[in-house]
Amino acid sequence: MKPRVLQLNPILVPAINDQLASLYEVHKFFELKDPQAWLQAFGPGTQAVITGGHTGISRAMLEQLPQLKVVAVNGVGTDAVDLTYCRARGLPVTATLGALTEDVADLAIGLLIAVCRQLLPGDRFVRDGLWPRFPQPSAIPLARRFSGMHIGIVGLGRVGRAVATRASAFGCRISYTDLRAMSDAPYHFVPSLVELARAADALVLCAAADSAQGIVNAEVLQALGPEGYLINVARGRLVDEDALSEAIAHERIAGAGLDVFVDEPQVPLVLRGSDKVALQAHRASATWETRAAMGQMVLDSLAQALAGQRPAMSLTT
Ligand code: 8YV
Repeated sequence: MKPRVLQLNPILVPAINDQLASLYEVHKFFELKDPQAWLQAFGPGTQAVITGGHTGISRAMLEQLPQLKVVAVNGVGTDAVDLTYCRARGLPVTATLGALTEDVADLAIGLLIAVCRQLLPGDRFVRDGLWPRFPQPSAIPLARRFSGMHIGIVGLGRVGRAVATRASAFGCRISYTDLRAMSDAPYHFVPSLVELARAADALVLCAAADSAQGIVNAEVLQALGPEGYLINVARGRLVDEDALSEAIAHERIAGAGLDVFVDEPQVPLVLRGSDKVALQAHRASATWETRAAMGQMVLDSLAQALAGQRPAMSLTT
């Protein structure tokens, strides 16, 4: 009999789904008509869970899966899983560490260039046929240069460092804040987020959200100022979204590039309505290359855990 696996989010790479289906009895939670009835009937024999970084798994659901041998997060953020509880239970929680670094950093740079060069309003201007009606260059205001900007990175982990490498290639000055200075990083450490925001032209959020919440608040946005940009490819909850909406509405910052939101898939109206904001639907890791690599890591974690080994990517055991 194949081991029973509960999958909480779709996986978009057919080859990964094929392998999962050939090895396991996969139950797709998001397709179930009566999820609670399923948990009662099949929860006890379930050996593995696959979930997304943003979705995680609730403690209540974990308690309904007493024979679980692994929670494989198809992502790098584990803030939506109660790691303390899993650690106490001896339950491996794995992540796809390193698989999505490059793509997330690429999107951060893409979003920053999109907002400071006004790529989306420019695209609409052409697409909507406005150019022939307003042929003078004055129809679109001048943009801001990205090359040479002072970039403030919030969280100098894998993604933060990959953003720094890319921005450095554009001649950008890099400063960062984190819980502590990193002696191996050639960038300027600023202990205070407010000070970093004051100094930088753009803040790029790359921090884990396990304990940080609402750290980009009205004070930080005020410090970033009317010439400053905010980019978030980490977690929505790092930002006080009401304060951000206010700052955008009243032009207290120059713009924002956002891939993540507090209450996905809900995005505040002000952010959706502003030309100063570039939006994505939590897609920083959504390339074939990265999702295939992530899927392979999930397969590896399941195989290791179900063979009684400690999964190499376990964060809790
Ligand atoms: C993914 C993420 O969109 O890695 C994470 O923590 O949030 C994203 O890369 C998600 O995990 C895909 O399931």
